[in-house]
Amino acid sequence: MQTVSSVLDSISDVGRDASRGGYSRGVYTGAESSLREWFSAEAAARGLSVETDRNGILWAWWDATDSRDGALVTGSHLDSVPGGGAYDGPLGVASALVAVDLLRERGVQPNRSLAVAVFPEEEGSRFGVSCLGSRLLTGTLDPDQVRSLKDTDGITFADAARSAGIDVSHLGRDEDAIRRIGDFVELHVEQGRGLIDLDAPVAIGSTMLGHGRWRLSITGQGNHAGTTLMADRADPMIAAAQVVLAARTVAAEQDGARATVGRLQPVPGGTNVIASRVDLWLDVRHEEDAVTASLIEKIHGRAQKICAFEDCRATLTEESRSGTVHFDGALQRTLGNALKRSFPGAPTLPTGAGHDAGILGTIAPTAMLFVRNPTGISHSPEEFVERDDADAGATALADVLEDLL
Ligand code: HGY
Ligand code: MN
Ligand code: MN
Repeated sequence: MQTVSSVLDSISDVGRDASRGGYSRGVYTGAESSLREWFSAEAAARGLSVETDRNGILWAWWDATDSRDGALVTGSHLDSVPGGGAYDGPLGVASALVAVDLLRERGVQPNRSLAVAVFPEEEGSRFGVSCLGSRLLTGTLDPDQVRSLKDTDGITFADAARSAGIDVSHLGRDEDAIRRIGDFVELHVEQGRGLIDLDAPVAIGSTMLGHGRWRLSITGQGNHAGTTLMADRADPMIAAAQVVLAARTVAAEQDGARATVGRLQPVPGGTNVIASRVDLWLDVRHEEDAVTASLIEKIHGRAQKICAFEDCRATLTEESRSGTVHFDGALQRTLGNALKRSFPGAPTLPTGAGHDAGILGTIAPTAMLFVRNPTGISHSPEEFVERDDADAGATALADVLEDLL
């Protein structure tokens, strides 16, 4: 039987990013599309029947009964952040495939159907909206707006999805898919140090930090870097630099807050050109949704003052937001009981990262399992999972699925 590591080894060369390091597997790019094909082949090899739904979500079905309604669903995502690690997403998918093998080996006869799902654009790295697939499924996005989302090359989501064979004319809330999700359990690499400090291989998720993404466009006066005196400039890059520092200051003043600017794009972006515009993206998170809202308001206020002083103008656009999620209590208890067999004393952990399990929690009970990452680093090539811990994760997932089937 395959181990999780051997399953992951079979995709370890897909989407490697030579310049950033790690992996860049944007949704519906060549890399992620070949991962979708890889998943379909791995699932078919396990006798699962694979379908793609109207929102581009892949479903690999173990039709254990004559109905799929109220099924048990597990899975995760295959897309990555730019220069991301090998485990964020794929660990959950590979572990689900190995868990199916374990259930078969144990001779488990499910009382309900099981599906392994792969959600597109969880990272929102190509089209800006995180958990795009699960948000479409639950109906929280306007399909027309989604179709017209553009990547940095100006390719629309509609065109990108079509190139992957998705008919985008029916995007949106999917009552059939919703009816089929009885419970959803996602296994994911831990993206912090919790399990290192607790010295445990697996944990149960307790809460997921609320978070949002905002684009701030700062416009000034583009000009020549050599002929424009310093006193004559309205340079949006100078304003942007101060906004980045202001975001850090605002977050540092609020317990538990996170504010990050990881992406900043000057236009036109020439070495000898004073930018005419700078777009930067704010990722702001806090466990209290009202605090997240007040943080972005404060940062926006500071940005307006900075821009007034720098003779620039700023417009803020919300790209995505989701509130703090408390995973389903009863499901957490079921996971706790299931883990007693092989992982007595498995801890519960909050996560500062967003996941499809958080979005799906609005339409079904959801829960998460986390697997130790000895570097405690994620969204980086340094993200890692030891082979034994990866297999421990698959065993834990199989124990949980067995109790839920
Ligand atoms: O951004 C996040 O928290 C997740 O990794 N998409
Ligand atoms: Mn991620
Ligand atoms: Mn993830």
